[in-house]
Amino acid sequence: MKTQVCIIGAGPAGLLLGHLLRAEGVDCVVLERKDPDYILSRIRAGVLETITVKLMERLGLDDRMKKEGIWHDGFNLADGERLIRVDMAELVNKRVMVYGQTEITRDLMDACDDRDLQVEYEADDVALHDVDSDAPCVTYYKDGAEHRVDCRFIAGCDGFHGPSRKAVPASVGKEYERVYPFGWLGILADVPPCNHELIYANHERGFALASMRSETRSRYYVDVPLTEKVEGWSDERLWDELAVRLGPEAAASMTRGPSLEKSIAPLRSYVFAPMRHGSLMLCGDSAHIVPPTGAKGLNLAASDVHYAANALIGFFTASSNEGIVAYSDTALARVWKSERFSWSLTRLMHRFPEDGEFERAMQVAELDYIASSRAAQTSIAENYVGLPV
Ligand code: RFL
Ligand code: PHB
Repeated sequence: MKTQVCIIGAGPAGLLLGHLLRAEGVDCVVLERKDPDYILSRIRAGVLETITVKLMERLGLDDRMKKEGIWHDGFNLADGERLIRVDMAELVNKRVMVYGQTEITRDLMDACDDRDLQVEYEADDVALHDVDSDAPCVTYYKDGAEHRVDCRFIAGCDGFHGPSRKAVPASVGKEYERVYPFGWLGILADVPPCNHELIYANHERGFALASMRSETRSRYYVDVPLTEKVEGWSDERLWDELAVRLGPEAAASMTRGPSLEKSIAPLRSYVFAPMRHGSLMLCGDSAHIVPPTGAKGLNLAASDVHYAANALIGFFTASSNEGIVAYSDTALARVWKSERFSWSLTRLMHRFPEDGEFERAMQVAELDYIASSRAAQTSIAENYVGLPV
């Protein structure tokens, strides 16, 4: 098969990019290792920045999001008994949208036939070749046969564990990494949320987050040591822990129910640079990971895709190489700022095992400062709604 862009991975980054390219008449194909049901069973992000909402609008795929998504004007940082509300709407005149990654992915998947976006699911052993030339190709196996896609560009949208990043020679790529000594244990349940806005809590027993997917579906997290296993956490134990960490007021409004999903995700900050090598462009989790505190991962994938799509459309429709050449620097400038925000919010809201009294005093002082300073709250709000693209 011959195409202009071969996209590896049909997560939100790959599908968004595919749709944006097809909308401008650029030829592409998406190769995905898993099947659609598996992809839709992964419970991940819940909070969308303006850039992600805008991309769905640009594609005209925002009908369901507009109906079912919930706009949030603010969110809360809980510090013991105190709740610090960050009023994004008032401080920076912007909001975030609560609409699950699963739903965005479903909307993008459902539109593929109509929009003529070809996705090859269950593509095994995807391998990239000649990425530093102008004529790269991708090989894979499906239904017992080997296939080959010749293209001009490869977009590596295959997440943290995919093959794309590994195709950049070690002498070219540099990794920046911070692994955290805990993971987030999450529970999804069909119960109404305990609060109409998100609550991030720093309790002496550890971090907790009260989030949601809708008025009737809640998502909660606590941080746990990496040695913990999900099997050790009955629903009842997890609800009890959430009630303590989120504090008496949230606990009083919390409805318990059986888990639809329960899993532990490790926390990591990671950046790979450059994000382009020759004809290979990396987008989303294939190039960077943020800890989920701050809800930046999916949104960063969306901003990468915004830059990558514009660059590729410029290349194929206006013979301009400018966006391609600038892609890595442009994307990384925004990536690093989101990395900083996610890292600093993680630092502020979690009890690190190596921390002593001084580090805890710094957290208390910072939360005090945020509670009393409009400037500090404005900075947090500006980052939370998403920095400009
Ligand atoms: P994905 O979603 O991992 O998709 C990559 C796709 O590539 C496929 N793939 C391959 N395909 C072909 N061949 C191979 N060899 C392949 N290897 C992999 C995979 O099957 C998959 O379909 O990456 P993408 O598209 O870059 O999207 C990134 C987001 O998924 C991620 O950043 C967010 O989910 C992070 N995240 C959050 N982000 C937010 O913006 N807001 C949030 O509220 C938020 N909460 C979260 C999160 C991530 C979490 N976990 C579990 C990591 C909460 C959690 C708990
Ligand atoms: C979620 O709802 O899954 C969620 C919300 C906010 C975060 C992380 C995850 O910061």
